[in-house]
Amino acid sequence: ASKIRESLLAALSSAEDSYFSGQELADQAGCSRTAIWKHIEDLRASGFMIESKRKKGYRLLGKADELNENNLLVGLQTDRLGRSVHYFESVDSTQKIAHSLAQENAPEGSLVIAEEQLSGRGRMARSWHSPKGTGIWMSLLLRPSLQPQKAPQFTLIAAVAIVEAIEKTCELKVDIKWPNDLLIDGKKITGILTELQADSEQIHSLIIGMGINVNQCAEDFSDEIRKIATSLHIESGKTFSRAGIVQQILLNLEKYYHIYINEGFEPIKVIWEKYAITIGQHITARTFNKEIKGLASGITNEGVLKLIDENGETHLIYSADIE
Ligand code: BT5
Repeated sequence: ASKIRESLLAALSSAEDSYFSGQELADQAGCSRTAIWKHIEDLRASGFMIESKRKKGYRLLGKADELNENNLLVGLQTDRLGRSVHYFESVDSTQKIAHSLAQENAPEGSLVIAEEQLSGRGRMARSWHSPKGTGIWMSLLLRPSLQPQKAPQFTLIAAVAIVEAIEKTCELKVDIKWPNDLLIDGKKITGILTELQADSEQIHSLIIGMGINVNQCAEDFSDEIRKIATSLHIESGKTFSRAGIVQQILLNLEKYYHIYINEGFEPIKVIWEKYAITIGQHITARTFNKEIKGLASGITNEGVLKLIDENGETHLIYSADIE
């Protein structure tokens, strides 16, 4: 079935502005017109805007996979997250824009999303490669009334939401590497960057930056990044609707955010552990001022990593690079 979908999308997007009759599409795909109609409905449900006109046939509207407001809102099932979309063709960093929106009192759930980032960033001033039109580069604004110490938990909440969204929309299995990496077969598919504006007592705004490699081919990565990174396309050979994935992430995030606010971190922790590969392994954790080797024995109810060193001493790691 996904073959038919692929061939349909390929045909529709090859013909910039002209129509394809149901019969033509059916002949190409080797199935019935009813099947084509069903697949068109499915594509619409995953966010593609396809016009159908009597006697003419089907036509893809606009650039199907643009992440503009229209494409993101058609089919979005959330109540609050992603209801206000700030879409850009090109930005420095969606984080930067989300920070200024936060100061301008933008509502909770506001989403900044761009086709391309010129200086996308990772943790500790590292850069995030964000080539045009291929991935999902977005920042979500939340305003939980919590103490700032809770902020790192949102990285883990987002990780679970994204893993499950990729599983559902792309049928690919993804692992979580504490704290902020998602991997497929050991290669990085997603990075998460949680930042906040807060005083010592209270979070004012929390900005979850998510970078997801979707439709890149290997050539889209630099030599250096190609060694450590992958995309959903590279892993499956398929091309995905980015908007459909964004919608599923937002829906999952809304669900887990709600659970977190009402029941705390523990239910999330249980799900997180299912996907985590770090736990139970001997690792080296590099923090900004030291390096600790040991066994990653689990995370606390706060989402902090527990590391047991060779002397049997337990260290609590709040943030680090893991090897
Ligand atoms: C991260 O940092 O993984 C967090 C990345 C967050 C990116 C999003 S995109 C939307 C929002 N706006 C932003 O400006 N940022 C957020 P870290 O754990 O420090 O990992 C950074 C490292 O990942 C780099 O040093 C590279 O080695 C690698 N890397 C860079 N670009 C990559 C990519 N596209 N895919 C996989 N790995 C990449």
